[in-house]
Amino acid sequence: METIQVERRNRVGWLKWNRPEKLNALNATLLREAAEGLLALESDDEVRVIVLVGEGRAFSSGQDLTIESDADYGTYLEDVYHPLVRALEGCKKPLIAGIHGVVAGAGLSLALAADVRIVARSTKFSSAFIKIGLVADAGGPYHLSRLMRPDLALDWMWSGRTIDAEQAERYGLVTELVEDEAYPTRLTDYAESLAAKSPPAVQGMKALLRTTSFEQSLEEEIHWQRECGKTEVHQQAMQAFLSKK
Ligand code: T3D
Repeated sequence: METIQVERRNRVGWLKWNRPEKLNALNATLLREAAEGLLALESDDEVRVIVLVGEGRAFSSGQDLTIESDADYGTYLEDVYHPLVRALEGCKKPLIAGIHGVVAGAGLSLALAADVRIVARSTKFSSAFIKIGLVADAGGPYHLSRLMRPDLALDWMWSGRTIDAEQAERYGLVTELVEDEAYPTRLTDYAESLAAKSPPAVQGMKALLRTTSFEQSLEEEIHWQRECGKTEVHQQAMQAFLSKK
């Protein structure tokens, strides 16, 4: 693929935006290839965890602002952004965003779709949309309203401020803040240690936290616990505990 790299290592699938010379600005090719790459990783049984990262010195600088197009913006969103945004939201495997450098605009929206965000300390977060007279989009407002206090989210989006990673952590957008030198190793360790855990337990937790009603949660925990109970890892853990008695 031209604008995306897909790699598989130790049960982890890496989906890497690959336009480093443009700080991984998002164009239609990248967005389409990313959706394709994500679906390929999701349907690969060897892959248990998926990590989104940017090549070079940024996660993503957002929409490629150099593209001249007559397309209606709504249609562009529907045709080009939404297939990827839906694939991210529908992904059943754990999704980790590894964020460094800059994360701006629609790039931020994609990062917010992940389940967890491991962030290098020097990262700058830019809401940016308002600076070019647009609403936040690509699923960003949906995720922000669940991660942040709505008044703070609006205040940030309306201001267009660039914030540092500590502020983003206070806003609830950072799962783990890591020193820059430690960041690549920590990101790999986080992903690989999650991939070493029982897949139905890991995926089941994600599914259960996404249920939208108490009854649905009870219904789904029956399914997931039944699956987890059958796994070797659970049975061995029980035997190990009982043999110590
Ligand atoms: O369609 C839809 O509805 C989706 C809409 C989405 C809207 C958005 O995503 S809004 C956010 C748009 N992004 C921005 O406003 C950020 C624009 N970029 C910048 O402000 C700066 O590049 C940074 C502050 C991020 C980094 O600055 P710096 O000095 O470290 O790097 P640079 O020299 O500006 O950038 C390096 C290259 O990347 C440069 O190209 P060149 O001159 O070497 O050929 C620059 O033009 C290019 N680049 C950076 N960001 C973008 C970009 N090219 C196209 N689009 C970009 N967003």
